[in-house]
Amino acid sequence: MGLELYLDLLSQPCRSIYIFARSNNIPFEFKQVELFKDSVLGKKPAAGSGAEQPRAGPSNSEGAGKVNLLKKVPALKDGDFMLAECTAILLYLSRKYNTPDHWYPSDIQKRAQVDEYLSWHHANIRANAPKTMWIKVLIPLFTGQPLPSEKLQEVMEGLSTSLKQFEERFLQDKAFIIGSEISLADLVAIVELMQPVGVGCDVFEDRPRLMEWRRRVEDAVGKELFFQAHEMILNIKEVLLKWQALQSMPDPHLPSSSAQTSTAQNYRQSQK
Ligand SMILES: N[C@@H](CCC(=O)N[C@@H](CS)C(=O)NCC(=O)O)C(=O)O
Repeated sequence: MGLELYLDLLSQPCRSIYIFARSNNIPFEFKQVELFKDSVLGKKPAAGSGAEQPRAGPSNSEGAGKVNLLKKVPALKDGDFMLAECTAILLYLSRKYNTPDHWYPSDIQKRAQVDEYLSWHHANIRANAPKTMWIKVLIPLFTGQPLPSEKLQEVMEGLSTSLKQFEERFLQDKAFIIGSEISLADLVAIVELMQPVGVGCDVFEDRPRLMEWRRRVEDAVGKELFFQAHEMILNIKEVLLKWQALQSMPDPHLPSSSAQTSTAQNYRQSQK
């Protein structure tokens, strides 16, 4: 049995693994997990209910739950070996498939810089950026009410502090976090920063240095792959409307459909 990756591309850590595996031509079986249906809201269609899947193909959440006892995605299964946690999975793949050195350099100081970023990331960017999704999308979806704008402002202030540190401490005037080549640090950072973009909080706007770095990361992994990995999050409204129709829920106060469509369209336009 070959390598299996349990992923939902709505999830940032899943996108980093997907992009890494695809851009390094690592062969794997994509096991689709559907967070909205199976996990976040804790609902599963009754067995035999015939409920239509909002996305193509069956969801593998039960399989994922067995692979990752923490019941989160991403999860990896390689034969009998199972692994959770995005960082551990990325490192495992880079070592097993001997990916190009720049991803996780053999130079111990450069490698330490990747490690340094990965440690910092979890308590800073990762601690702030996903909250935009909860405030703009998930809480309104659950409650049917938008949250007061001060809540979003609070989160955006926390995120701004992290972004300032990211630019000044990690990116500085380099092309990528550890210098002239992309590493796992850039990949883990970019997928997280695309989450707010998807829900209408464009953190790249008015941050030219960050925007230039994003373009370099897109070029390094390939724009087509980058867009494919982010297509769902850039169209989150449509994904949720489909899911919501299946659940027969009332219309939540979500970002407007046209705003979301234009996020994806704008990205496409900017690639031409
Ligand atoms: N520290 C874990 C975080 C994994 C995680 O939080 N996954 C989320 C999606 S981004 C999840 O599976 N959530 C489902 C749930 O909590 O029920 C990693 O880096 O892989």
